[in-house]
Order: sequence, then structure tokens, then C-alpha cells
Amino acid sequence: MSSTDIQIDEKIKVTISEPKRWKVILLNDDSTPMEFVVSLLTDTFKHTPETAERVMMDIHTTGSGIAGVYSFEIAEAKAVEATNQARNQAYPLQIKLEEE
Ligand code: TYC
Repeated sequence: MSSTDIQIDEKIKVTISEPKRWKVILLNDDSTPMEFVVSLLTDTFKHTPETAERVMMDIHTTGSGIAGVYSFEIAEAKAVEATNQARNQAYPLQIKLEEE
């Protein structure tokens, strides 16, 4: 190495972490019909009729339940889609996103 050479002594640390996942949580209420929630769970959240019925009853009895877990963008899109479907029929269904 000559006296004009520059020595770069740099350590680059690369940290890669898994993208965060988000739970789409449906809240219970008194007036959204059970059949509507079951159809949301099958159509928008791709549940089978059996798991949709179980998740809906779980929300109905405990107050809330997880419809699905996704990347933020997908979770947000599904929450907006499900909320729009509920509002189109004037149902008060509330949906929230929570980091896993
Ligand atoms: N509690 C509602 C009823 O008895 C049913 C319901 C289930 C509503 C789940 C919202 O996220 C919900 N019709």
C-alpha cells in the first residue's frame, strides 16, 4: 500500500428480519347477523364453512376473534373490504388490526 492509498475499514452489518404480521380482529356487537359474519369469514378471509362458524361463535361468546393473520397491506385491504361490505348493509361490525 502506497502512502496515498486509502484503506477503508468499514464493517457493514446486515440485519434481515421477517416482515411483521398483523391480526385482523373482528369485534362482537348486538346487531350484525351471524350469517353475515360467517359469509365474510368464508368469502373475504377464506375460511371453510366449519372454521367460519367456529370463529364467529368464538367472537360472539368472547367479544372478539381473529379472522386471519397477514402482512400489513393485505390485512388492511381485507379489513377495509369487510368494513365496506358491512356498511353497505348498515351493519355496525367493527374490525381492528393488531401486530402479532
Ligand atoms: N353477536 C351477533 C349476533 O348475535 C353476531 C356477531 C358475531 C356479530 C361476530 C359480530 O363480529 C361479530 N347477531
